[in-house]
Amino acid sequence: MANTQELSRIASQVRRDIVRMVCAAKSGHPGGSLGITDVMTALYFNEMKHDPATWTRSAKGQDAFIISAGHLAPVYYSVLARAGYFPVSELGTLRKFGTRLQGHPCITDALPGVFQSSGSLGQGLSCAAGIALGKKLDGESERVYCLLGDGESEEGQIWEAGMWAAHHKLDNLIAFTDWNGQQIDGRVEDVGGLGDLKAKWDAFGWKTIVTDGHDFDAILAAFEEAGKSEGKPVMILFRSEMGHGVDFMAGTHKWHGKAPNQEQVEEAMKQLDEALGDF
Ligand SMILES: Cc1ncc(C[n+]2csc(CCOP(=O)(O)OP(=O)(O)O)c2C)c(N)n1
Repeated sequence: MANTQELSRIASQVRRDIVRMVCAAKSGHPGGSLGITDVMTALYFNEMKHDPATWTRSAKGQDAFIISAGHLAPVYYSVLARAGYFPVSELGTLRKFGTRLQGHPCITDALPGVFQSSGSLGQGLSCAAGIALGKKLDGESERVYCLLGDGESEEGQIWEAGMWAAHHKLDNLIAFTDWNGQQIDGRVEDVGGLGDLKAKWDAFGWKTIVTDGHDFDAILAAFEEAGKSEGKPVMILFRSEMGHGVDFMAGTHKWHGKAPNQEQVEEAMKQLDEALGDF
Protein backbone atom coordinates (compact mmCIF):
# COMPACT_ATOMS: atom_id res chain seq x y z
CA MET A 1 0.00 0.00 0.00
CA ALA A 2 1.65 3.26 -1.13
CA ASN A 3 2.01 6.16 1.33
CA THR A 4 1.22 9.75 0.38
CA GLN A 5 4.79 10.49 -0.75
CA GLU A 6 4.81 7.45 -3.02
CA LEU A 7 1.34 8.29 -4.30
CA SER A 8 2.55 11.74 -5.25
CA ARG A 9 5.45 10.27 -7.26
CA ILE A 10 3.19 7.75 -9.01
CA ALA A 11 0.68 10.51 -9.84
CA SER A 12 3.43 12.53 -11.54
CA GLN A 13 4.35 9.47 -13.56
CA VAL A 14 0.72 8.96 -14.53
CA ARG A 15 0.40 12.61 -15.61
CA ARG A 16 3.51 12.23 -17.79
CA ASP A 17 1.94 9.13 -19.35
CA ILE A 18 -1.36 10.91 -20.05
CA VAL A 19 0.28 13.86 -21.84
CA ARG A 20 2.56 11.62 -23.92
CA MET A 21 -0.19 9.11 -24.78
CA VAL A 22 -2.62 11.72 -26.03
CA CYS A 23 0.11 13.47 -28.01
CA ALA A 24 1.18 10.20 -29.67
CA ALA A 25 -2.45 9.41 -30.53
CA LYS A 26 -3.01 12.99 -31.76
CA SER A 27 -6.41 12.83 -30.03
CA GLY A 28 -7.95 11.97 -26.67
CA HIS A 29 -8.94 13.52 -23.36
CA PRO A 30 -6.09 14.93 -21.26
CA GLY A 31 -7.92 17.58 -19.16
CA GLY A 32 -10.26 15.41 -17.11
CA SER A 33 -7.65 12.65 -16.93
CA LEU A 34 -5.05 14.99 -15.37
CA GLY A 35 -7.66 16.33 -12.95
CA ILE A 36 -8.68 12.95 -11.53
CA THR A 37 -5.15 11.48 -11.53
CA ASP A 38 -4.57 11.91 -7.78
CA VAL A 39 -7.82 10.15 -6.90
CA MET A 40 -7.25 7.31 -9.37
CA THR A 41 -3.70 6.85 -8.10
CA ALA A 42 -4.90 6.70 -4.49
CA LEU A 43 -7.62 4.25 -5.52
CA TYR A 44 -5.37 1.76 -7.30
CA PHE A 45 -2.23 2.10 -5.17
CA ASN A 46 -3.75 2.37 -1.71
CA GLU A 47 -7.51 1.93 -1.44
CA MET A 48 -8.64 -0.92 -3.65
CA LYS A 49 -8.24 -4.58 -2.83
CA HIS A 50 -7.06 -5.96 -6.17
CA ASP A 51 -4.40 -8.19 -7.65
CA PRO A 52 -3.39 -7.94 -11.34
CA ALA A 53 -1.99 -11.50 -11.21
CA THR A 54 -5.32 -13.10 -10.34
CA TRP A 55 -7.72 -10.50 -11.77
CA THR A 56 -10.73 -11.63 -13.80
CA ARG A 57 -13.74 -9.67 -15.01
CA SER A 58 -15.94 -11.55 -12.54
CA ALA A 59 -14.10 -9.65 -9.77
CA LYS A 60 -14.49 -12.61 -7.43
CA GLY A 61 -12.65 -11.98 -4.19
CA GLN A 62 -11.49 -8.53 -5.34
CA ASP A 63 -12.87 -5.02 -5.46
CA ALA A 64 -14.26 -3.90 -8.81
CA PHE A 65 -13.91 -0.53 -10.56
CA ILE A 66 -16.23 0.83 -13.24
CA ILE A 67 -15.22 3.92 -15.19
CA SER A 68 -18.50 5.52 -16.17
CA ALA A 69 -16.89 8.59 -17.76
CA GLY A 70 -15.15 6.42 -20.36
CA HIS A 71 -13.42 9.34 -22.08
CA LEU A 72 -11.11 9.44 -19.03
CA ALA A 73 -9.46 6.31 -20.49
CA PRO A 74 -5.92 7.83 -20.52
CA VAL A 75 -5.71 8.04 -16.72
CA TYR A 76 -7.36 4.63 -16.36
CA TYR A 77 -4.92 2.92 -18.77
CA SER A 78 -1.90 4.55 -17.17
CA VAL A 79 -2.92 3.54 -13.65
CA LEU A 80 -3.66 -0.02 -14.80
CA ALA A 81 -0.31 -0.34 -16.59
CA ARG A 82 1.67 1.17 -13.71
CA ALA A 83 -0.15 -1.22 -11.32
CA GLY A 84 0.99 -4.18 -13.44
CA TYR A 85 -2.09 -5.20 -15.45
CA PHE A 86 -0.31 -4.95 -18.81
CA PRO A 87 3.06 -3.71 -20.12
CA VAL A 88 3.70 0.01 -19.69
CA SER A 89 5.06 0.07 -23.26
CA GLU A 90 1.53 -0.63 -24.51
CA LEU A 91 0.48 2.87 -23.43
CA GLY A 92 2.06 4.15 -26.63
CA THR A 93 -0.63 2.35 -28.66
CA LEU A 94 -3.55 4.46 -27.41
CA ARG A 95 -6.12 4.93 -30.19
CA LYS A 96 -3.85 3.24 -32.78
CA PHE A 97 -5.24 0.73 -35.28
CA GLY A 98 -5.58 -2.74 -33.71
CA THR A 99 -4.80 -1.56 -30.18
CA ARG A 100 -6.33 -2.91 -26.97
CA LEU A 101 -6.32 0.71 -25.74
CA GLN A 102 -9.31 2.15 -27.54
CA GLY A 103 -10.21 5.80 -27.07
CA HIS A 104 -12.92 4.55 -24.74
CA PRO A 105 -12.48 1.26 -22.81
CA CYS A 106 -13.91 -1.76 -24.59
CA ILE A 107 -14.24 -5.23 -23.08
CA THR A 108 -14.09 -7.02 -26.41
CA ASP A 109 -10.40 -6.06 -26.49
CA ALA A 110 -9.88 -8.08 -23.28
CA LEU A 111 -7.53 -5.54 -21.76
CA PRO A 112 -6.69 -6.84 -18.27
CA GLY A 113 -8.22 -4.70 -15.54
CA VAL A 114 -11.14 -3.42 -17.62
CA PHE A 115 -14.50 -4.58 -16.28
CA GLN A 116 -16.92 -2.79 -18.53
CA SER A 117 -17.10 -0.94 -21.85
CA SER A 118 -17.91 2.74 -21.50
CA GLY A 119 -17.89 6.01 -23.40
CA SER A 120 -21.59 6.59 -23.75
CA LEU A 121 -22.01 8.75 -20.67
CA GLY A 122 -24.44 7.89 -17.88
CA GLN A 123 -24.36 4.11 -17.91
CA GLY A 124 -21.58 3.12 -15.53
CA LEU A 125 -23.33 3.67 -12.22
CA SER A 126 -26.06 1.24 -13.27
CA CYS A 127 -23.40 -1.41 -14.01
CA ALA A 128 -21.60 -0.71 -10.74
CA ALA A 129 -24.83 -0.94 -8.75
CA GLY A 130 -25.67 -4.26 -10.38
CA ILE A 131 -22.24 -5.69 -9.56
CA ALA A 132 -22.56 -4.40 -5.99
CA LEU A 133 -25.90 -6.14 -5.53
CA GLY A 134 -24.42 -9.31 -7.04
CA LYS A 135 -21.58 -9.23 -4.53
CA LYS A 136 -24.06 -8.88 -1.69
CA LEU A 137 -26.15 -11.79 -2.96
CA ASP A 138 -22.97 -13.90 -3.21
CA GLY A 139 -22.04 -12.99 0.36
CA GLU A 140 -18.85 -11.22 -0.78
CA SER A 141 -17.43 -8.42 1.34
CA GLU A 142 -15.50 -6.68 -1.49
CA ARG A 143 -16.56 -3.29 -2.81
CA VAL A 144 -17.43 -1.70 -6.13
CA TYR A 145 -16.04 1.73 -7.06
CA CYS A 146 -17.33 3.92 -9.86
CA LEU A 147 -15.96 7.13 -11.44
CA LEU A 148 -18.43 9.71 -12.74
CA GLY A 149 -17.90 13.12 -14.33
CA ASP A 150 -19.84 16.19 -13.20
CA GLY A 151 -20.87 17.01 -16.77
CA GLU A 152 -21.81 13.35 -17.08
CA SER A 153 -24.06 13.79 -14.06
CA GLU A 154 -26.50 15.67 -16.30
CA GLU A 155 -27.49 12.21 -17.62
CA GLY A 156 -30.83 10.96 -16.24
CA GLN A 157 -29.75 7.32 -15.98
CA ILE A 158 -27.33 8.23 -13.22
CA TRP A 159 -30.17 9.37 -11.00
CA GLU A 160 -32.21 6.28 -11.75
CA ALA A 161 -29.22 4.14 -10.72
CA GLY A 162 -28.82 6.36 -7.66
CA MET A 163 -32.37 5.66 -6.50
CA TRP A 164 -32.00 1.96 -7.18
CA ALA A 165 -28.71 1.63 -5.27
CA ALA A 166 -30.17 3.44 -2.26
CA HIS A 167 -33.29 1.27 -2.39
CA HIS A 168 -31.08 -1.84 -2.22
CA LYS A 169 -28.95 -0.32 0.57
CA LEU A 170 -25.75 -0.93 -1.40
CA ASP A 171 -23.22 0.21 1.20
CA ASN A 172 -20.56 -1.76 -0.72
CA LEU A 173 -20.85 0.76 -3.57
CA ILE A 174 -18.50 3.76 -3.46
CA ALA A 175 -19.03 6.13 -6.36
CA PHE A 176 -17.02 9.30 -6.83
CA THR A 177 -17.43 12.33 -9.02
CA ASP A 178 -14.69 14.34 -10.67
CA TRP A 179 -16.20 17.66 -9.64
CA ASN A 180 -14.04 19.93 -11.78
CA GLY A 181 -16.87 22.28 -12.79
CA GLN A 182 -15.99 21.88 -16.49
CA GLN A 183 -17.25 19.74 -19.31
CA ILE A 184 -16.85 19.47 -23.08
CA ASP A 185 -18.23 22.91 -24.05
CA GLY A 186 -17.62 25.05 -20.99
CA ARG A 187 -18.54 25.34 -17.33
CA VAL A 188 -21.03 22.73 -16.10
CA GLU A 189 -23.09 25.49 -14.45
CA ASP A 190 -23.43 27.26 -17.82
CA VAL A 191 -24.19 24.16 -19.88
CA GLY A 192 -26.62 22.32 -17.57
CA GLY A 193 -26.31 23.36 -13.95
CA LEU A 194 -26.31 20.66 -11.30
CA GLY A 195 -27.27 22.96 -8.43
CA ASP A 196 -26.40 21.71 -4.96
CA LEU A 197 -24.87 18.36 -5.89
CA LYS A 198 -24.32 17.28 -2.29
CA ALA A 199 -27.93 18.04 -1.34
CA LYS A 200 -29.08 16.06 -4.38
CA TRP A 201 -27.12 12.91 -3.49
CA ASP A 202 -28.19 13.25 0.14
CA ALA A 203 -31.81 13.49 -1.00
CA PHE A 204 -31.35 10.37 -3.13
CA GLY A 205 -30.49 8.45 0.05
CA TRP A 206 -26.70 8.35 -0.30
CA LYS A 207 -24.01 9.11 2.22
CA THR A 208 -22.26 12.06 0.57
CA ILE A 209 -18.73 13.28 1.25
CA VAL A 210 -17.21 16.43 -0.24
CA THR A 211 -13.44 16.78 -0.26
CA ASP A 212 -10.29 17.94 -2.06
CA GLY A 213 -9.35 15.73 -5.01
CA HIS A 214 -5.68 16.75 -4.99
CA ASP A 215 -4.75 16.28 -1.31
CA PHE A 216 -3.78 12.65 -0.72
CA ASP A 217 -4.53 12.82 3.02
CA ALA A 218 -8.03 14.11 2.23
CA ILE A 219 -8.57 11.54 -0.53
CA LEU A 220 -7.55 8.61 1.67
CA ALA A 221 -9.61 9.92 4.60
CA ALA A 222 -12.67 10.19 2.34
CA PHE A 223 -12.26 6.59 1.15
CA GLU A 224 -11.83 5.45 4.75
CA GLU A 225 -14.99 7.24 5.83
CA ALA A 226 -16.82 5.83 2.82
CA GLY A 227 -15.85 2.31 3.83
CA LYS A 228 -17.68 2.74 7.14
CA SER A 229 -21.09 3.41 5.58
CA GLU A 230 -23.89 1.20 6.82
CA GLY A 231 -27.01 0.74 4.73
CA LYS A 232 -26.26 3.53 2.24
CA PRO A 233 -24.23 3.75 -0.97
CA VAL A 234 -21.57 6.45 -0.87
CA MET A 235 -20.87 9.35 -3.22
CA ILE A 236 -17.58 11.20 -2.81
CA LEU A 237 -17.57 14.57 -4.56
CA PHE A 238 -13.93 15.30 -5.26
CA ARG A 239 -13.28 18.99 -5.87
CA SER A 240 -10.71 18.95 -8.66
CA GLU A 241 -9.12 21.08 -11.31
CA MET A 242 -9.28 20.04 -14.94
CA GLY A 243 -5.76 19.74 -16.36
CA HIS A 244 -4.16 19.79 -12.90
CA GLY A 245 -0.35 19.61 -12.95
CA VAL A 246 0.26 21.29 -16.31
CA ASP A 247 -0.22 25.06 -16.05
CA PHE A 248 -1.38 25.76 -19.59
CA MET A 249 -3.98 22.97 -19.40
CA ALA A 250 -5.27 23.77 -15.91
CA GLY A 251 -8.70 25.16 -15.07
CA THR A 252 -10.18 25.28 -18.56
CA HIS A 253 -12.48 23.07 -20.63
CA LYS A 254 -10.31 23.81 -23.66
CA TRP A 255 -8.19 20.72 -22.94
CA HIS A 256 -11.20 18.46 -22.36
CA GLY A 257 -10.51 16.63 -25.63
CA LYS A 258 -7.50 18.09 -27.37
CA ALA A 259 -4.03 16.67 -28.01
CA PRO A 260 -0.89 18.66 -27.16
CA ASN A 261 1.75 19.04 -29.85
CA GLN A 262 5.38 18.00 -29.33
CA GLU A 263 6.44 21.44 -28.11
CA GLN A 264 3.62 21.48 -25.55
CA VAL A 265 4.57 17.98 -24.40
CA GLU A 266 8.15 19.13 -23.74
CA GLU A 267 6.81 22.10 -21.76
CA ALA A 268 4.50 19.80 -19.75
CA MET A 269 7.34 17.37 -19.02
CA LYS A 270 9.37 20.19 -17.47
CA GLN A 271 6.51 20.77 -15.02
CA LEU A 272 6.13 17.09 -14.08
CA ASP A 273 8.92 15.33 -12.18
CA GLU A 274 11.60 15.04 -14.87
CA ALA A 275 13.47 12.35 -12.95
CA LEU A 276 10.74 9.86 -13.80
CA GLY A 277 11.06 7.65 -16.87
CA ASP A 278 8.58 7.39 -19.72
CA PHE A 279 7.00 4.48 -21.56
C1 LIG B 1 -24.39 9.90 -23.95
C2 LIG B 1 -23.24 10.81 -24.34
N1 LIG B 1 -23.49 12.08 -24.67
C3 LIG B 1 -22.48 12.91 -25.02
C4 LIG B 1 -21.19 12.43 -25.05
C5 LIG B 1 -20.06 13.36 -25.48
N2 LIG B 1 -19.25 13.78 -24.34
C6 LIG B 1 -18.09 13.15 -24.04
S1 LIG B 1 -17.36 13.75 -22.68
C7 LIG B 1 -18.59 14.91 -22.48
C8 LIG B 1 -18.55 15.90 -21.35
C9 LIG B 1 -18.49 15.22 -20.03
O1 LIG B 1 -18.21 16.15 -19.04
P1 LIG B 1 -17.55 15.67 -17.68
O2 LIG B 1 -18.25 14.46 -17.23
O3 LIG B 1 -17.57 16.83 -16.75
O4 LIG B 1 -16.09 15.28 -18.08
P2 LIG B 1 -14.78 16.27 -18.19
O5 LIG B 1 -15.12 17.31 -19.20
O6 LIG B 1 -14.59 16.85 -16.83
O7 LIG B 1 -13.68 15.37 -18.61
C10 LIG B 1 -19.54 14.80 -23.47
C11 LIG B 1 -20.75 15.64 -23.57
C12 LIG B 1 -20.97 11.08 -24.71
N3 LIG B 1 -19.74 10.53 -24.66
N4 LIG B 1 -22.01 10.30 -24.32
